[in-house]
Amino acid sequence: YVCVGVDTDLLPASGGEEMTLGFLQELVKILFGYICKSSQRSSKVLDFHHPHQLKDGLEGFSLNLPDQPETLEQILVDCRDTLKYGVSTGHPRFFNQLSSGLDVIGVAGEWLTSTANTNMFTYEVSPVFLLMEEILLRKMQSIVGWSDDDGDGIFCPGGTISNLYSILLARYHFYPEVKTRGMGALPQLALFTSEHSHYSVKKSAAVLGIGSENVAVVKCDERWAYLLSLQGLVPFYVNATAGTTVYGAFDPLNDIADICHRHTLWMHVDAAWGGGLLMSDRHRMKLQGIERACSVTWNPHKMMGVPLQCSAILVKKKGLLKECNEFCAEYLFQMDKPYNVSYDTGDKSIQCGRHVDAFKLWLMWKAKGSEGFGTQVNKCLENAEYLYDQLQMRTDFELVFKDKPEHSNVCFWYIPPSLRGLPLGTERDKRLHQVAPQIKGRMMEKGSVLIGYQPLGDKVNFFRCVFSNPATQQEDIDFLLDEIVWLGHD
Ligand code: ABU
Repeated sequence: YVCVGVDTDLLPASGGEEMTLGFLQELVKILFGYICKSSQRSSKVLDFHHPHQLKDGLEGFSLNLPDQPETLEQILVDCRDTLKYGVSTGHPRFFNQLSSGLDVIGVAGEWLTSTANTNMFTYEVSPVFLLMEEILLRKMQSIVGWSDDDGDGIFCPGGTISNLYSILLARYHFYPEVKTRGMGALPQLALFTSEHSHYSVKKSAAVLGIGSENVAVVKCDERWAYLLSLQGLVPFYVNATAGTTVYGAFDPLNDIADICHRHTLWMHVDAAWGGGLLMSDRHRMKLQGIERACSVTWNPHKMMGVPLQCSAILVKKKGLLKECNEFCAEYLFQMDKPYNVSYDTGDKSIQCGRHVDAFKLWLMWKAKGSEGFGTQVNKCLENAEYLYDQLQMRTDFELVFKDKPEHSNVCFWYIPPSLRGLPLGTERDKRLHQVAPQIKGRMMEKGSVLIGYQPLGDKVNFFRCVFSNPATQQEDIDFLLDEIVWLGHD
């Protein structure tokens, strides 16, 4: 790289403009090269190395921290190598995670955010970003179906924290004394969630001092959750999931809302994964009843392809977030500032400093419009349907569910030739359980494609394919199946 100098030659060094421009131009070339490579099917999804290999250093790429400054040239090499040994989550054949894709406008938004390097706690340091956040939250609330009189929210670090907020707020709503007097002042609380819901519900119960054992885990039928009665504890909260992590299933939101209404329970909808479907005229009916929720988790960094992280907690009751979390630190939230201090939204948060997660979503919304997001979501669900159709036609694969997927999750087993004649039962299950991890291991070594697997309940390890990357085409799905067959031929 043509960039001779060291960090102290860059701005704010006097006369550092040229060096800074040169350095950033070289960096853009690296990032542009990476973005181009990520979209090329001939390139690898990953170049896997074990932790000890990366720690030992590879071809001049050292993780160790020096005492003396490296040259800018070396810094650029470090940037290039960091991307080289990472995983290309924007590659059309990356099926491993709910968040994937590489949206160029989203990336631009994240760059701009880092360049602005500000904090979301007060209007005085984030005037534009805070208004953008407000507008986004308002828009998302109206898409959920809340009236203009309702609605509040905040962007926070991921679906788990959004879910934690929902339990925190529900508890405060019913027992505001908890804020000052703690859990000792409360009856023994319990909450409900389904067995296929995200583990963050139990984690939040543990973090909030409710206790993970006081989460009543409701059994599901094949796809749908239903509520059981609970004795001896005081229930206050029900988590319904719109798009479960593994199966992509939707709980019956209206039925759950009826029960919550009848028993005065807080209804939360974890739509971290399924929320994106609200953008699609074709699929939003799967979330019917979400408008009756007291709070909603929605992760635009999943189905809407916004670069990580971008997660919102939406709250129907205005003012609750602030009441529950505010501590009015006088060094930040002075009431006698020369502007409308209701825009100092930092005290709504359980954090102090808060990253700007809203801007990249705002910019993408500008670039695509609501319709563009809808088209993107539809495409991902069409891909899921295509995979489902292919799997149905093949005898070397078995679907975990016979029905068409509700979301973009498709779960299946590959049955290698050596297992095809075996009768159903323990021995076959034992051997089938080993198939997905073995294929995944080979897949990582080869780096041609990436997909996740897991066991669930009585089901032995199966592959979960998820589609959230608009770059993925049917040819990538054909490739995935052929590659699994190739890697699992024995
Ligand atoms: N619940 C976080 C996302 C998990 C996944 O990508 O599979």
